[in-house]
Amino acid sequence: MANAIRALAMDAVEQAKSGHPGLPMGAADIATVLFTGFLKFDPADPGWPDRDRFVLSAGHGSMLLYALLHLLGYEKITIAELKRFRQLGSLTPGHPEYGHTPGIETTTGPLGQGLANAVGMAIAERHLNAEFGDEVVDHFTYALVSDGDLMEGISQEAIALAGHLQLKKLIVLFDDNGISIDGPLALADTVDQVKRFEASGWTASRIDGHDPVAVAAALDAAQKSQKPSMIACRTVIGFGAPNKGGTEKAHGAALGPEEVAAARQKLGWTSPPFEIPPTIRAQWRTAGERGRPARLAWLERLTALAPDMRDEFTRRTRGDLPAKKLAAAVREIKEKLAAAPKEIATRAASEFALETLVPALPEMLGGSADLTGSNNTRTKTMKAMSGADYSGRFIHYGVREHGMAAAMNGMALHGGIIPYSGTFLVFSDYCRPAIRLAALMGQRVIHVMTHDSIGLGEDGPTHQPVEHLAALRAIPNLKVFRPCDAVETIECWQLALHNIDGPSVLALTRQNVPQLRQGFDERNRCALGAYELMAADDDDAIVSLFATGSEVVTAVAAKKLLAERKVSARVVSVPCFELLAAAPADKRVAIVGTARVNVAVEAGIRQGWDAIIGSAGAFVGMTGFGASAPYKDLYRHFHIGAEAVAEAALQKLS
Ligand SMILES: Cc1ncc(C[n+]2csc(CCOP(=O)(O)OP(=O)(O)O)c2C)c(N)n1
Repeated sequence: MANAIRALAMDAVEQAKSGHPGLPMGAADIATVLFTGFLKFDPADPGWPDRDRFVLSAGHGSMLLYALLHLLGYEKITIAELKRFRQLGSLTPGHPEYGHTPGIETTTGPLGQGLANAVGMAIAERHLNAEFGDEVVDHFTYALVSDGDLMEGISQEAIALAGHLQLKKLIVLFDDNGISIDGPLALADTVDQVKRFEASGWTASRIDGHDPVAVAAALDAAQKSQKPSMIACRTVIGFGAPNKGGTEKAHGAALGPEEVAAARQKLGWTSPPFEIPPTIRAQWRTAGERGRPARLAWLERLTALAPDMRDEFTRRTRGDLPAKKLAAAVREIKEKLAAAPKEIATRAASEFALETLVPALPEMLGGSADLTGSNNTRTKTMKAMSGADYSGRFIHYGVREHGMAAAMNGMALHGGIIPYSGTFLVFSDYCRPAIRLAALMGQRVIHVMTHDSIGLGEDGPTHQPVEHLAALRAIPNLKVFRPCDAVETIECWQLALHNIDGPSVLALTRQNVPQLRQGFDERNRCALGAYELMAADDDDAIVSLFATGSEVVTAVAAKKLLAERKVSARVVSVPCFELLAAAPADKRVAIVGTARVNVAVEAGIRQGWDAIIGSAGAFVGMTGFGASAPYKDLYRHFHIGAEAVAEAALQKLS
């Protein structure tokens, strides 16, 4: 049965003349034991909520997964699709991609991400288990990882977090082949992975990955472990290829017709390319049908749940928001702000919003990378999650931004949870690879990123984001929100929660800002990405002033200065570039306006602003790194103030 995987992998890579035969051939025995004897799944319903999750973290070995899905009876993964491996529009892309191929749990490719995703999935499983019980949530998360995965720094963050939270239903299979692209692993790595995992709170063992009995015994033990488990499976990369096997030559290129023929002979595989002998195919199909009774029994248990709980479980796993509760929560917050306006930092406004949102939306699972008090992501009633109690809705991720962001992707992919987290905006760099994948996979994760400019003050330029807003805005399908006050903050939270098919970043201030939006307004004025906050004093604005976040109040002050000079200006708040770009053209044009002069102010770099203010527009912001000083001194020093904005407008007019 394992040779069927090897043959399909060789054939598909040969056909595509590109791909990675080494991992599928080396890990075929491990995968065969796992998928035929342990993994709980049903090809008839790839989205069954209580299925075990399997993440191929070493995504370059995607033919392993495609061969398995085909052999196990995932209908869409036909031989024709295997023949179209790595071709445009096929279901078998170079690296597994979430969302278009049934049976694939996540998009992997950047090494280490999948492992951290798996940790997030295992957290989601335990959390939902604590909430809904063993009857409907009780499954394992498996990840197959490579040397490359374990060399990446993110793996340490993920492993440490999993060990700390004692995620006993997480089982990692390490394809321990001692080979990476450059050659033997000894060129670059001498870590004892078993000791490393043990030191991080895991059970770990070392076995022969080509011995099915040993693999089964290790999986059996892992399922019973009270800690997360790592099984280092010693394998030969490209197992069966007589000349290239065991070397880096098997890693990432077609073996070539001669080597493939020699491998077929060595493995005793006599079938022509892409053909599977009927008896072996039948064995695989039987394995594929193994999970059906378990799924049907689960369906019965779901049906037997109390109706309220069943409906809630179904709603949560579908990812539907409790629309009425959310709308009521937003209204309540806005009413409070209208009754008693708040001059607070937007990070504090976010906490104020969360105090009402979190109780209304039980799917929200918060956290912070050791900056809880600074990010304001933990509400008063939130209990911390721990290995002893997974019902807690707040995760102390530790100083692990990258692992946090990737684990959040895993939670969102698992379903039933809307993860949100906190760190400083400057450390979005430490989360970026995972944010990019969330955007690529269309996952609803929400990053609260505070201390969003030189406005953070004394910590200085290492902590002051300058290019980060622009850099985040460059990621397709990511929404970057920078609200200007408490009212915009709740509106942006609402939009982020409704952003069901992509990640959001909320860039929030450390310093206080006045509440510019007074009075109650039911509408979400941020919904089109920008809006006219203050109209010109007469009908005809000569100047449009654009700003985000803490600089909106600067634009408001500049409008006043311009009025003193008899120049009529309007102020446009731009909390979200992406929503503005997506707004209907007529609305966008109306919001941007047709004033003679456009001026934008943002305490960051100009990049990206030209799409709104045009290349002829003036920009007041940063051109280099910040400095360490009280924030008001910094705004003065870098000339980001009402005078500079008014001056820029007057200069353009002259
Ligand atoms: C973050 C990241 N860096 C680099 C790569 C390119 N790359 C793909 S596989 C690989 C390493 C291959 O070694 P290993 O992980 O042991 O896989 P094996 O050779 O055993 O298949 C590298 C560097 C990547 N996919 N992701």
